[in-house]
Amino acid sequence: MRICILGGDGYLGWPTAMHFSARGHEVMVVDNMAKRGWEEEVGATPLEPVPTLKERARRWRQKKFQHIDTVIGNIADDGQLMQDICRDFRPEAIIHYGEQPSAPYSMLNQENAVYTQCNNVIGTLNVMFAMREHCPQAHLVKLGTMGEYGTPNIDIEEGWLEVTHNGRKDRVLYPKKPHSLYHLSKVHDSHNLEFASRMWDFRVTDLNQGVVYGIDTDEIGNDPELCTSFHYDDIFGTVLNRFVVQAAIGMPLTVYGSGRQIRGYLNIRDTLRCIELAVENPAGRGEFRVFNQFTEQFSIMELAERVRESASEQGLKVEIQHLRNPRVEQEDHYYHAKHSGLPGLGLEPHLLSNGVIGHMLTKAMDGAAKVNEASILPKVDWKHGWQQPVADEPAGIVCLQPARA
Ligand code: USQ
Repeated sequence: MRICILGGDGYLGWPTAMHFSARGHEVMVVDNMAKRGWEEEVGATPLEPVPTLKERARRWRQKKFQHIDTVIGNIADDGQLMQDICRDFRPEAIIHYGEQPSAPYSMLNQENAVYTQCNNVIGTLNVMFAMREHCPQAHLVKLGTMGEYGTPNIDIEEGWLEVTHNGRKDRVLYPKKPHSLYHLSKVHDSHNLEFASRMWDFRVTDLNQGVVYGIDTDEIGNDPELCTSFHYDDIFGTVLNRFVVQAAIGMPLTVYGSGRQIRGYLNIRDTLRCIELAVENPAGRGEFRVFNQFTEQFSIMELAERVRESASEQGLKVEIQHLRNPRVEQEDHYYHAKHSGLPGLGLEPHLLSNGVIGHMLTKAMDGAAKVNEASILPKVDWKHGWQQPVADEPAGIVCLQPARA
């Protein structure tokens, strides 16, 4: 198939590109390199340096004799870019990761919030119109997030809810209560894409993904030149990746609040398989299909305990520290999210084992000397934006104070 991957320089985009290329598909990746700029802006550096997209594509060609086409451009700012790509490349599937992916980044200040929502929503609108014009039959696989739902006090369905109201029934998009303006941008995307399916008979799969962890895929192997970005900072690092790096450098694990918050998680290898399953089994014409993409759920404390246990197997003593929660989120809540769609298509999950955490720890210990500790403590407070972390004496709890106080 001809597959176009938007956001192909990112944590998931680049591994996805190699995954499809290794299976003989014709792959084009598009990226505007914005993530590298945001990293600089907030002082975040990945655990290992990540070669440029072009360098990685060149390395892939040398190693595998396969070509990944790279296009550097901005799908949100340049309304013509997706038009040209859809007209000339004629993708059969478009995999859309090309968005600002961080909740803290979106909550940092007004500028970042506006940027996140404009970038994400306008980029997706431009994809929709380019598809309508040039490839209305193509299948759009869009990366959504479990965070669109928030933590409702009822079961979370896969995107849709059957409702009976005053004796009448209908099937409606599941009501959303996200925890950040980033997550909300994905809610807007979901609504726009459901609209496109209804209006223009689009095939759309919205993958509401949980929190991803891991650093290895078959294609990355042990080749540092093919690696993907692994973040441990407070803005771009996701929780398990952060805990592993904290354990590796002997820093207490930063549990926000009580740590009783529950989320769905999945291994990066399963992200690739889920995308592959979605592409191999496209949505029908006019179908807005939603899968909840995670394999297991844990509370933050469960994750912290699992990291502590794996670390102790490697002789590391790890402490768990409760930080005053910088986010506005429920800590005690019901959480039962359905996720049977992807297993129904054949997903066989890589579950979180001590072996998996141990392997991540080994990699983190290899890079420990380069870790920028200052980038780890949370600096974005959901109520007040960018703040300074300070220790609350005498309890020792780290909390946030206004940056200029
Ligand atoms: N948390 C901690 N300590 C930390 C970091 C996070 O306790 O050091 C807690 C947070 O309070 C939150 C949970 O861990 O309750 C998850 O936070 P996260 O930073 O790992 O993930 P989140 O901000 O929700 O966003 C990440 C990705 C995002 C994706 C989302 C999936 O950055 O792109 O959409 O995971 S989900 O969370 O299911 O919405």
